[in-house]
Amino acid sequence: MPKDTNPLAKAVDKAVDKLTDAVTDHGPAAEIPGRPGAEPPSLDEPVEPRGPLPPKPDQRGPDPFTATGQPSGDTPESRAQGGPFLTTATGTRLPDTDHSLKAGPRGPVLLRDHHLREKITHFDHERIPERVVHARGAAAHGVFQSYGTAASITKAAFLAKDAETPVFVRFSTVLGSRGSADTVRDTRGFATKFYTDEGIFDLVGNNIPVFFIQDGIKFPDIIHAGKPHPDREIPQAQSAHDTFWDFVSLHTEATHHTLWNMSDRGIPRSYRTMEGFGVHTFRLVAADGGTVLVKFHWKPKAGVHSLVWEEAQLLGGVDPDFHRRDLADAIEAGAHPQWELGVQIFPDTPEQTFEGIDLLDPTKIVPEELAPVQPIGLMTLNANPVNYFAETEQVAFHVGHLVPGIDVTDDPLLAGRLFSYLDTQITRLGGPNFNQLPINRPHAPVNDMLRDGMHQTAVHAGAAPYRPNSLDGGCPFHAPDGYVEVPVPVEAAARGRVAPASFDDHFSQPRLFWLSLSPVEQEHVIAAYTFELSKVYEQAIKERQLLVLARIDPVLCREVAAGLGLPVPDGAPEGDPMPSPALSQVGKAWPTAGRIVGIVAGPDLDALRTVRQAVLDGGMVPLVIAPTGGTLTGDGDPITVQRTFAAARSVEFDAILVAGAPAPGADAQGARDAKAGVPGPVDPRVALLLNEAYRHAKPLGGWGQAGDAFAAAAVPAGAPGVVLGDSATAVLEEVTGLLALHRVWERFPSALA
Ligand code: HDE
Repeated sequence: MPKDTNPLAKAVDKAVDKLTDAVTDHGPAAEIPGRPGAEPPSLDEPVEPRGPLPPKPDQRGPDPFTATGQPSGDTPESRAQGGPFLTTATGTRLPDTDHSLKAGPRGPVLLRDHHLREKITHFDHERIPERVVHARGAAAHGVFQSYGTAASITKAAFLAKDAETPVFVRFSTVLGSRGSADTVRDTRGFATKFYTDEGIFDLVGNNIPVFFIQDGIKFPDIIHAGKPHPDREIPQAQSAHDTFWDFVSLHTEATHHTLWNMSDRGIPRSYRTMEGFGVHTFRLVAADGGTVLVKFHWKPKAGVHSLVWEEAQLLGGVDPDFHRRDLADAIEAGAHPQWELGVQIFPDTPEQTFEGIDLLDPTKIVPEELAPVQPIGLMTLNANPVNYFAETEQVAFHVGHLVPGIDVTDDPLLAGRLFSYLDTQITRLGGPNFNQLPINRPHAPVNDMLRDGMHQTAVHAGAAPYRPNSLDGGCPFHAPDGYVEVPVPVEAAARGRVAPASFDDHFSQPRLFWLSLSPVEQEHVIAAYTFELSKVYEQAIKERQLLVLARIDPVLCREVAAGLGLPVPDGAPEGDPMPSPALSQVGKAWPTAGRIVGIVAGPDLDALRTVRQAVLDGGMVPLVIAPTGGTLTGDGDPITVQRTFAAARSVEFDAILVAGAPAPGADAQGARDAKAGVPGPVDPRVALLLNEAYRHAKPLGGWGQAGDAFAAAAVPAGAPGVVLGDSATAVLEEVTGLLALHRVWERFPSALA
């Protein structure tokens, strides 16, 4: 990468090379991910003093750079707690942290107990304000490898051929608070920090390509409407309530985004199986000064997959951390998630439109059939953070973090963001020096003349943090190749709180999206609107929303009205846009790496061992389910049980295999486990597992007496996606093929087809 003006370029290069090696060269992947620490614990409390354990092989912390963006030479150990012994915050060793300093065993606690006061005071201040939106998130480290295909349209060095750039990516929900459930119906954030040699570039996008509003000034309105009601502070992390539907039914520019939310995109299977979108149009600048307009897309190598609604709801209780666990587990298991970054490219004309679509309107997409997404690089997430707070919580993204070659456009929503992201960090991270936090440090030397402030960790030398100066030898100098905002001409116009006429079209693209979905996806949209609106108290709001639906599609409106028991209002869609098949996520086959296969153990341990190994060999994770925990023993190696019949729930698995028809376990009693329900010849928890997985259109496979288990689960014999056979491995092979398609929708044909 060229960096002739950068005196530290070589050192930074070397450091980055080392980092990239470090992030791509991990220890052996965990067979079954989820081990909490670097070593299995001993039964007894360890008493032999030793230093802190290293991070697990799948983890790494922020890269070793100083607060001013220079290689620091830190090692992971030198940044973590050190030494074998307990100390105060100032390094004085302590012999006891279990008792306050008291005047005798039953006497009063003494004020002079510094250790007590320090420990409690620090604890009292452990929390910082959560993000006002996108509070709930999970993140990972990785590397971005550029193909160089964008080199002709941007001078950004990290997009040159074969450039490798460390990245940190944080995924999030929007509405819920930090402790809310992962699988709620919501938009997902997809924010990527590229630590380029030319400074930080943040691509702060979502998994939905359009937004609720066209102008940043409306952001507090949509968020106040979506967040819990201000009086009772309910409901948490969801849109199924009066204020949300009140707002979006009145503010019809939200229609397109809301429709995406009500589609399967609102409940992704995994962060790994989401697309990401920059949403706004950006401007790229080539070395010769030429410009193009682009929209950024992340395309997941694992395909775009979603949950089904009942599964998402169950997961909210069974595993509220489902998405963050899935991301961390996949990385730990060596199934490193990957996305291709791509751009749709448009000529930079004064109108800033493409095929009649206003590129400054963030409620509009450009169908891929009109402007294909051209791949420009590959991102691989290959390490989990070492510390959630230091990294995932403290990472501070900002749409204004740009590098030469990438500029913003006049999208009025983007303008609001350019203000907001800097402002919000000052409250959230306690002052203006948040870019000095290890996870936010650039990998390029910083010489910004910014001084002092809360939590200043740099030790700036010199006498002249101003320009021009002679006292510091004139440093810092203006960079001849520094970042220049593209001098786009601004049309003469009268000042006013106005929007272009094209922004008035709120319905053509929602209709385009609806028409692009397959029948089963349309069924899900109908069900989602019906569910959400049925939770709305006020009849007027439901009726108003039906008027909005009438303008998208008559079938959608009719079916939702029927579900709500309300009359179908007058109103009809205008125009018949061409569908965009690229918007449907059904009908393609994808890699199955990292998917979770539950295996209900049967008497034949050899078959279990073989099929378990075959799942591992296929890059998936086998979780063995048995009546009790521990290990299954017989001839050969013992097999560890990951889930008991009582603890397993179908929603944890992408596919379920069952070896026979297990008799009820000893704890299959309703008094102990309500799932046990009515007793039968097959353990009722296994029957429930299979029945739920069947309802959720997941592939099922079985051998031995598995037919009896399916019968107990009321799974119809010969139903699509239910594989019965004699050979466990042959069954697995067929199930893996089905898993590549994600769901067996043939099981539930749509009446809309
Ligand atoms: Fe954000 N947004 N946003 N947003 N946004 C924040 O910044 C805001 C918008 C997005 O993982 C906040 O650091 C305004 C669009 C993501 O840390 C805050 C407007 C898109 C994240 C903020 C928007 C996004 C945020 C909260 C309208 C998709 C999480 C904490 C003008 C393209 C980043 C923070 C992370 C976070 C404001 C609109 C995505 C308050 C005012 C459009 C992924 O600054």
